[in-house]
Amino acid sequence: MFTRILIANRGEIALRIIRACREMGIQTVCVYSEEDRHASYLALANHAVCIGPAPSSESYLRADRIISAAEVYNVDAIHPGYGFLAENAQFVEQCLDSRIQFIGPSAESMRMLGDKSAAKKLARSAKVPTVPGSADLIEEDDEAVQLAKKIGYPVIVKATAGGGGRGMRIAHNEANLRSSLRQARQEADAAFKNPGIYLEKFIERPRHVEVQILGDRHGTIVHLFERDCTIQRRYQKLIEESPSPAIDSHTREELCKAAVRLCHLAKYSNAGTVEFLIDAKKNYYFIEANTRIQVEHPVTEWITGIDLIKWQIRIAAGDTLTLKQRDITQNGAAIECRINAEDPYHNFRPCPGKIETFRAPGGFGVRWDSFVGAGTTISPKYDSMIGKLVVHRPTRAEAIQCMIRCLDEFQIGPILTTIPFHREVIAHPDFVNGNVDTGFVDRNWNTNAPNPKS
Ligand code: MV4
Repeated sequence: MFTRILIANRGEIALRIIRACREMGIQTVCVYSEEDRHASYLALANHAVCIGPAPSSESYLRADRIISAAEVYNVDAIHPGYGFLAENAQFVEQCLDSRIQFIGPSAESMRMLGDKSAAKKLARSAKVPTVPGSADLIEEDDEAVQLAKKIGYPVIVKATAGGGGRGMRIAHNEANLRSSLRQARQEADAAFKNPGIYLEKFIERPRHVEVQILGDRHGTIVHLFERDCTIQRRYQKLIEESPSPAIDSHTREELCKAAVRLCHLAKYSNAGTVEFLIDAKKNYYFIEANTRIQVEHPVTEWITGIDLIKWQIRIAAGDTLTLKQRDITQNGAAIECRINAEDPYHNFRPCPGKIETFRAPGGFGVRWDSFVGAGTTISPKYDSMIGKLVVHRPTRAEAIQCMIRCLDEFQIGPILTTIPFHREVIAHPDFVNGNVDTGFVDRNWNTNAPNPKS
């Protein structure tokens, strides 16, 4: 097992990884930017190293500085968390070149699944259902137009290097499609330095369900069931839960088996997620894979009792997965609300600043994964998530009641948070009945209301 790990991240996930390491008897080196120099979680790491100024391009994205710190402190491995360098295959190779273990999949698996069009192709060869669309990248606009005629409008143009909703364009007719193709290519080239685009039938009012995977470096892969991430706004997830209220046990088994098949083909190791869309007729389609630990991983930890971060570390160290698929079960219901320092009633504008009053909820089955407390200053320089409130109960109805109680108990001030918004969503009859799709929030809350202060 590793003696010392470097954590190449910040905020709640840095703290989450520090906690796992402390329980495992592994020393930690945490890197931080000048902006984060007062972060209280740094005191829980064995060493803290400043890697540059506030902009992530000058700190958390600086592979060279992170690897230097790793060499100076003689670490065995680097945990990237999520975001920043977590899905950067070149960084994985740089770690290996410096004889440092990257805690995640191989660069090869990452590249194979990171290219969305290539991942879809792999899924098809694994007999995993995919959305009807182009078999490859679109070379000529005319070929996309022909295809759209065949599969029918609306269609969606996606960037192969994209993901999470970036670089997507919906088209309702041929003229629409031609300009969408041009715009999508341009955007993809600018944002990802990769103009590759592909085409899919646009699935209307889908649900978003993803399967958690763990694979070791010896070819064993298990799934840890699904998370339902349908409740989102502008591609930002707000609430995640498991089990999904939208699928029956047959679909669940199909989905989970499909995800494992795909990961075998990608020779996948470590933690990963396979994303699906579910349409109104309960058909499921693979859309993309995430080659990292995800924000919403605690939902899966609650219902399976399995510590995903510890397994990521063990797997990277070469341990075999001793978990047996038949021993992994879905127990009860877990729900997570992402709490952001944003004003939900003014278009979710970021609301950074110093937290003066603070009381987190607690009690049976309540988990608060966060790096904040009274006295913490939330920086405007990074994303606005300040913590994840996760509850676990025997049934979904009880989990909802527990979440309402927790949201009511929460006190944070004077900064504004998404707590009151979560309170509305979670008590909405359509959410309670599991009768939602990815457009639920945008249809029911006019969060685009003009912002009087800007
Ligand atoms: C789609 C889709 C409908 N049809 N693909 C958005 C994020 C990215 N991961 C994929 N996304 C979508 N792809 C087809 N063919 C609708 C979405 C989508 C969505 C997906 C998951 C969660 C929230 C979403 C919100 C709007 C659109």
